[in-house]
Amino acid sequence: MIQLSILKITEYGPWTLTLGSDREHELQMLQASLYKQVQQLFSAKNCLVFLNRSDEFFVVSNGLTLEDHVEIQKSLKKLFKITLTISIGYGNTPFEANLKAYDGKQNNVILNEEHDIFGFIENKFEFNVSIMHLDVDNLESKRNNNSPYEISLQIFELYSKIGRYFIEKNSLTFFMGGDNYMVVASDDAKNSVQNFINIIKNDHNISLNCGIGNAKTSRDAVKLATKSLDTIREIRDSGKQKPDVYEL
Ligand SMILES: Nc1nc2c(ncn2[C@@H]2O[C@H](COP(=O)(O)OP(=O)(O)OP(=O)(O)O)[C@@H](O)[C@H]2O)c(=O)[nH]1
Ligand SMILES: [Mg+2]
Repeated sequence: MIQLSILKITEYGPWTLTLGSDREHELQMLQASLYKQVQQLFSAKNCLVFLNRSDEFFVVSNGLTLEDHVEIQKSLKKLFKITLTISIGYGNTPFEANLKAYDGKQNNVILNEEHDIFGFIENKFEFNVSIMHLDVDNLESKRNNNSPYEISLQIFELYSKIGRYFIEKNSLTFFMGGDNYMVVASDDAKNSVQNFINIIKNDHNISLNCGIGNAKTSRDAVKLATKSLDTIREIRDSGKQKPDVYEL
C-alpha cells in the first residue's frame, strides 16, 4: 500500500491576475521558493516531493499522519501569501492512490477544514514504496552532435514516453532535471522496465539505466534507487558488462 499527498496552490489562477501583467518574474520566484520549502518540510519527515507542474506537488507520504500534514500547513502559512490545498489518498498502486486523493477532493471529504486537508488516511495497512530512477546512459556524448535546445527536446519527448508506458502499469513518472526521471512504481512497472528499456533502445537509439529502490518511506526508497543507479555506473566504469537494471 502507498500513501500519496497532492498539494496544490489554492485559487492560484485568480490570485495571479491580481499581480497585473508584469507578473511572470514574481510567479517564477514564488514557485521556486515554494518548492524549496515544501521539499524541505517533507524531506525532514522522510518523504520526497515530486514537482508536477509548478503549482502542484506530489508527495509519497507513507508514514505521515494528519497531524504531520497540519504541522506542514502551519509552517507554509507563516511563509507565503498563497495557501495550499492538500488531498491525501492511498492505494495498492501509485495511480490508485492518486485517484483516491483526487476523489477525496472532488467529493469534498474533509480531513481538516481549517487547514484545507481532504481525502483519506488509514493507518491499519503496511506502507511500502518502490522508486525507479531512470537516467540516460552517457548523455554527455550526445552533446557533440546536438545543441542544448535539441537535447532538451529529446529529454521531454522521452519523459512523455516513460509517463505513457508506465501509467499503463498504474505508476507515476516525474522529471527530476538533467536526464533524470523517477517512476513511483507498481510491481508490474518494475517487472516490465527491462522491456521498456529495450523498446527505447531499438526505436530511438537511447540507452537508459534504471536503479530501483524499495523501502517504507519515499526518501529511503529514492536513496536506494539512486544508489542502484550509481552501482550500474560503477560496474560499467570498471569495464565489466553492465546491467540495465539494478535493484536494492
Ligand atoms: N535530479 C538529478 N539530476 C542528476 C543526478 N545526477 C546527475 N544529474 C543531472 O543529469 C545531468 C547529466 O548527468 P549524468 O547523467 O551524470 O551524465 P551522463 O553523461 O549521462 O553520464 P551517465 O549517466 O553516468 O552515463 C547532470 O548535468 C545533472 O543535471 C541525480 O542524481 N538527480
Ligand atoms: Mg545520464
